[in-house]
Amino acid sequence: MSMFCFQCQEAAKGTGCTVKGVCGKEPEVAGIQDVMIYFLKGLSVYANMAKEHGIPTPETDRFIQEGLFMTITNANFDKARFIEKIREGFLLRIKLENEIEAAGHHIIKAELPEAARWTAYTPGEFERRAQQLGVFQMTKNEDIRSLRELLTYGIKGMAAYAEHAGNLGHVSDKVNAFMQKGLAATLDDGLGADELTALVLECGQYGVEVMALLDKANTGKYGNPEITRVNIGVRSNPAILISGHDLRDLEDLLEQTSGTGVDVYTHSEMLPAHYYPAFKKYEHFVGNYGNAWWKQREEFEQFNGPILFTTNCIVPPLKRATYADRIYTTGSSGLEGAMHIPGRKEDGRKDFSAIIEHAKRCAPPVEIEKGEITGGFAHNQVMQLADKVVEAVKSGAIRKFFVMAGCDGRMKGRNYYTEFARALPEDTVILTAGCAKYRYNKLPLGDIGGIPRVLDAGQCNDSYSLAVIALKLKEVFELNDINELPIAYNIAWYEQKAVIVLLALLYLGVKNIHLGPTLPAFLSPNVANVLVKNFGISGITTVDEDMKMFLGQS
Ligand code: FSO
Ligand code: SF4
Repeated sequence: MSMFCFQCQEAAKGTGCTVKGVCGKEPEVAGIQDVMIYFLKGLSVYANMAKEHGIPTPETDRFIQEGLFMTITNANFDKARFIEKIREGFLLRIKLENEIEAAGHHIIKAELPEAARWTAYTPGEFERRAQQLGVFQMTKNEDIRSLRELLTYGIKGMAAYAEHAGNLGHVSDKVNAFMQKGLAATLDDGLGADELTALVLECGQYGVEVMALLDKANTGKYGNPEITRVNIGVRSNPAILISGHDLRDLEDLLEQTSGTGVDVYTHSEMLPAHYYPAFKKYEHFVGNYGNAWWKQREEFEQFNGPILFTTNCIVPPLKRATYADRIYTTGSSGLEGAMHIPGRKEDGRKDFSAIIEHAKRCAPPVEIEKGEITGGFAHNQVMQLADKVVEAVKSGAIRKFFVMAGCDGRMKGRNYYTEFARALPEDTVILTAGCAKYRYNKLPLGDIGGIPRVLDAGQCNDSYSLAVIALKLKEVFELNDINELPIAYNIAWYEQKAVIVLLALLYLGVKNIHLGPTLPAFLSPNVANVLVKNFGISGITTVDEDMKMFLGQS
């Protein structure tokens, strides 16, 4: 086996990628990602020690978030960048060690886990380390392995959201402390299934906290999302396509492209940026181009201009692709051969001049669609419509809401979600967030008394908005339990941010979530059983069967 990875929904054969990732990850990159995670777990041991001695660790907190984010599916395919980053981490570890010692605590290194002690200098040493770190080598117990991975993936998703919030100056020490406690716990052979299960559930608690933090960061800076019609056609200027989730990067890009004659379009998960009032003032912020991430190979050819990835999901271009030299990455994203735009210094701006100059030399985008899509139904906007929504539920005009948040992906079985949306009766409303929406956000599903039948709250992290809406409705209807609401959950997952969203929903007490298109390969039968027994989690079947089940006709 040249690699092993089973962290996402597209794990080969539903069990794991062993030769090369379905995502395009080469074994060398998979290996160095394993090393990065191992290193971060060891660094967390130091960070925990520092915190115990009252030493603040902001630099390490940020480093751990970035390192984790780099290993999320489709985020970073640049092996050299991982080595460089881990080397920076070694220096950080020495600094922490010195600070802890200076605070009067003597570290007995021999008592630390190996992950906190090892060092590598040459690429060969990194490679040898990678060979020792396969998930099957770390423990022989499949339930412990499953729980450790579930916890690690939840923490990866948490790190991504914490990083975005941090870019806007919002930091939670509690969230960082939990991430480090959780990572260090995965090294502790003394922890059994019960302790690890408790940590997985606690992870959901901090998942809610980090999504609330990011919501506050985004809405505090850019205003509350409002109902918006987004153009999906094109204009005749050269343009830049911005993908990923980072709104701060978008802000910098919009500022720097103002008055240059270069237009800006969003791609995939950046679409919801159009819903924020602060971005509406940019006349050259034209619309959204294309669909969910996995269609990028076709769509980027036709876009003609440079593409900026602020985060995942990158699909490495084929050799014959004409757009490969138009790809730019920044933040935690990376791709070998693509130009990486460095981070901002302190509170400065990122320098996007290279991509803007590149755009000026390019032809305008080819129109692949025309029309508009509507979104902007985050919690504040929906609450302004609360009277209308409550009335529609009371009168029976709305029979049921379906939360269909999450991710899209290339698996054929995901047609299920388009068919499911089409088959839903006309007195039902879809609540969505994340790139899952592209499976049905262009269908003519109409509205119910002016309330659109697809309410898009935003990015995957805005699933938080859907939870806030559910909690508010529970209050309005004076119910004791969120599960008494007429809301069903039919969620699609792909990568590790979806894992933290799921754990957050479980923490909030949501039961009977249907998760598809397949259940995670990293859940052992026993761990899956715990989720089924305690939370009623299940998979999906066929549209017909599921429709009957959801609408209580089976
Ligand atoms: Fe999608 Fe990719 Fe947002 Fe993910 S673009 S799949 S869960 O990165 O983060 O929804
Ligand atoms: Fe396979 Fe997903 Fe891992 Fe990529 S991230 S190697 S597709 S399991």
